[in-house]
Amino acid sequence: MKTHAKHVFFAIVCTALALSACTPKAKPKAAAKDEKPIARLTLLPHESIQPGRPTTVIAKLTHNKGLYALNDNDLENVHTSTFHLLVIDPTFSDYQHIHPRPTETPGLYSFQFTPKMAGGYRAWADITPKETGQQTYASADLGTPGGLKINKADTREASVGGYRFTLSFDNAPTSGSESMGKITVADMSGNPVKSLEPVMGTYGHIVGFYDDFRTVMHVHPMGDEPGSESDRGGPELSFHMEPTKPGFVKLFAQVKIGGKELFVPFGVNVVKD
Ligand SMILES: [Cu+2]
Repeated sequence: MKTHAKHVFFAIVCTALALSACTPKAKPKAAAKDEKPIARLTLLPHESIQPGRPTTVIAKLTHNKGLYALNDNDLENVHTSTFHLLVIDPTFSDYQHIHPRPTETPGLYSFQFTPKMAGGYRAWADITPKETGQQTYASADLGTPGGLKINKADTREASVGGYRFTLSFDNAPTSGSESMGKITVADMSGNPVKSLEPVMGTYGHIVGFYDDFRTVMHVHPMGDEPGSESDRGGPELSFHMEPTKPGFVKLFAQVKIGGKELFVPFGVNVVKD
């Protein structure tokens, strides 16, 4: 994978196939297709989650070969956290980005989870083990997710929190090809918004979930990252995408404006090369 700018990274990984990942810090080689993810994720409890009810969940990352629990000393701090958890329901409507915190027991993390939807969720641990320096994902379920019910409409515009977000690409997203995406932020009158606040060390987290319910991607905007909490970004967030497979991708941009975090949903159909 080519690196186009200092602050770009892009990764698509599924639970069975570690496909590729690159970060500004570490430029890894593409993983072999049959290479197993380095870590396994376990979530307890995985039953009895209920809409609107906060549940404390214990998360454990286990090294796949060594079978020992990974803790903060084994993980790189990436965008202000060693452990990002990306959680979504099978309708792809309730996406949550959670940072599990270490407990007093080494190797065990905990977090509060409040589902909006009934039924189960799937969660991906987004981690960078020091052993490899490569971003990797490991997934587990919370409850028992039902069948997928995804609205696969191509959606390039969204209004969230009193702002308008528009997504565009220089080339139609195609499997195996690079395309540059751009998210433009405006207020409801159409004025450009230049007051994007840092959220976990960047002006935006762009996370995509494929309709196979296995493959996720996590991209950050190109250009300078915020150097301090008072820095501001926008009105455009440009990012680099290189989808490894065709299919529908539900894309969420996580941004912060006026002290509020916003999750902006888009739908993108990646066509076959
Ligand atoms: Cu991110």
